Amino acid sequence: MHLLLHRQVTRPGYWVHTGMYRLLSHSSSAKVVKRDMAPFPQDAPTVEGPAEFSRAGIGGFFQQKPVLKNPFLGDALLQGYLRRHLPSEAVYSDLLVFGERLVYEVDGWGRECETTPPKLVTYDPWGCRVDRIVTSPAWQRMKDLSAQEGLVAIGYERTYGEWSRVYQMCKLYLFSPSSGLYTCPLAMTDGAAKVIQALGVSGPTQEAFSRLTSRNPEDFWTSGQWMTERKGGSDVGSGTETVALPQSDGTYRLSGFKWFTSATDADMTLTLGRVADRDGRTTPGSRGLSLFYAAVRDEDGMVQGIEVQRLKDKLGTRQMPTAELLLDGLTDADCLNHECTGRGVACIANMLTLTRIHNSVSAVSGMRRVLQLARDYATRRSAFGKPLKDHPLHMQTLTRMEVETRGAFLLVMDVCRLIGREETGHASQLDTHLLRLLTPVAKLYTGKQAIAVISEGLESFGGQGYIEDTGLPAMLRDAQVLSIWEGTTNVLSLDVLRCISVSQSYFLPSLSVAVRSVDSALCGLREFLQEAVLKPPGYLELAARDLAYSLARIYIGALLIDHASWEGASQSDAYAALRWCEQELCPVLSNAATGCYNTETLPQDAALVYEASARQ
Ligand code: MFK
Repeated sequence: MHLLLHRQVTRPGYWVHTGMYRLLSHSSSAKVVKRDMAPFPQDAPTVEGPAEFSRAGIGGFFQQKPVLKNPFLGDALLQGYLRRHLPSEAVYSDLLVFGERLVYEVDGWGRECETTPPKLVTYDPWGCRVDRIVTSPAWQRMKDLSAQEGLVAIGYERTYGEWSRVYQMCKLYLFSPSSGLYTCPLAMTDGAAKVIQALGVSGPTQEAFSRLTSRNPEDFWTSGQWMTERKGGSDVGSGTETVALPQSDGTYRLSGFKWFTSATDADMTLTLGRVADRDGRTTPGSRGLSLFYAAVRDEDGMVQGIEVQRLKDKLGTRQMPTAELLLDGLTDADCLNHECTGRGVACIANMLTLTRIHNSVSAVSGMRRVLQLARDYATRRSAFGKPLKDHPLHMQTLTRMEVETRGAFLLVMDVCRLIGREETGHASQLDTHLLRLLTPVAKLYTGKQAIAVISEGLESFGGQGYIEDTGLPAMLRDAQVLSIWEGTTNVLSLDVLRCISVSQSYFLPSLSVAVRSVDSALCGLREFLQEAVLKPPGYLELAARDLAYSLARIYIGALLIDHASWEGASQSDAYAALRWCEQELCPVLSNAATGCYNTETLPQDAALVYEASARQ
């Protein structure tokens, strides 16, 4: 110590470092990185050396980073779920190998997509307008990989019958956190394929369908979904201004302005517009909307009849180009609902369903990834004398995250199961209703959960969770979009309300087998609905979000109990169900009891929100 102090005085930077290096090298809990430095000789004279070549004294302890391991092997619930429902050796080994590929290859590309975001090149060096979106090589590799791995194709090949969607979505669930947001174009591609298939694959969409569902990278296409205009993000029916002029060859020429177009480097798009009559008049509202298909690139990959106005400067999802597009007479657009003009929203609804399911898959996969990293880190990081994993409070936090994630996973997989049944003709009427109801429930609930769980996950890394180049902050930024795009929480809550009012009776009895807490929550929900219909108009709208949350919690509770009752279930499955049911499962009932949804308080709500500006 004496020697150390002496050296600190004589050569601060160099000797402090060396001394610390020696001390820490005896510590068992700390990781000491042996840096590439000359050993300090015991009896070295304290003569001045060439200072400009000495190392900075930054200490010898370096925290080990969390290590990503095969996400398939590290996911007990995913494996249990597949063992129970899809016990296929081929599926198991595909996911196992894919999991390895994600760790050793793809995850690095995902990071590259984040650090090399897309750029818009508007003009070439000679002044010609080109509107080229330049993406990173990693983004392009993601496209090839998506085709090779069948990330869209699996859903259409249907090798596993009604379980094919579950298989596809499990693979996407593994892929999503490493994908550099390539899951976004895949969501829309899948949605477009489903829309085309539902409307009948023929004429110009024949080639599109086979490309969207191809496993050959040379042929594979992605699709955009251009719905959002400046007036209509949620209110598509009245906000869409795009006009479609019929052409003599039966196609349409589109003019309008699309305000958010994600993955704008796509090869084709589905979009909405209003067909103009001979006098240029269009029908307002939802009834005036038609659905169009257009291939948007020529043989050289250049857009035609489109000006890319600018790329969006976004909070997250920076890996992916999102653009404002001026449709400046986009030609050769085909109307997909020729026979029934004005059915645009209904025709694109299949795409909404699919992208909302993809959104839910991405949400639950983000939760799972942050947990996998956090639990690994808890074995590597020590504080207050022991690894984080040995601190009860830390483990309680991880347990709560785990329970949330398990519940979300089962909810999302149940929706995938239902869509698989519907697509293969196995769905009962109840299944079809449940699919319609649970798609928005899963989307709205998991979108919000993902933000909360990932935020909590970042905290479990302490300050490192806030450091950009760990890759962790991007997870939170990217999660924030999950509750916004493809329908915000409130828009989807109102959608849930629409589904319930259509067929209120189908949902409730089906869950009556659940355990006591689920059962009593279910009774509470029934009681609430019975009373709510007698309330003044507007009451149910104010309750819509809590109602959707109650449905999600009760249904997830039933799924967790169901999974825990399976003969192959683990003790943790049962424990997860118990923990889930500890929370309030029917918040809409308790909030109703406190008068939360009384419409008389609306003026006071407004007064409260606007108080500051009213005083100005
Ligand atoms: C990582 C993965 C992420 C994927 C990201 C992709 C990035 C894309 C970026 C975007 O976010 S694009 C913008 C997304 N925009 C929305 O999601 C719109 C949100 N608004 C709604 O969902 C509104 O509820 C809706 C636009 C659908 C309301 O429009 P309308 O015209 O008022 O519809 P209406 O009258 O309720 O329904 C018209 C028809 O469509 C009805 O059919 P019928 O006439 O036969 O009865 C409805 O039943 C049907 N419909 C509406 N919503 C449906 C649906 N059918 C099935 N599912 C639905 N969700």
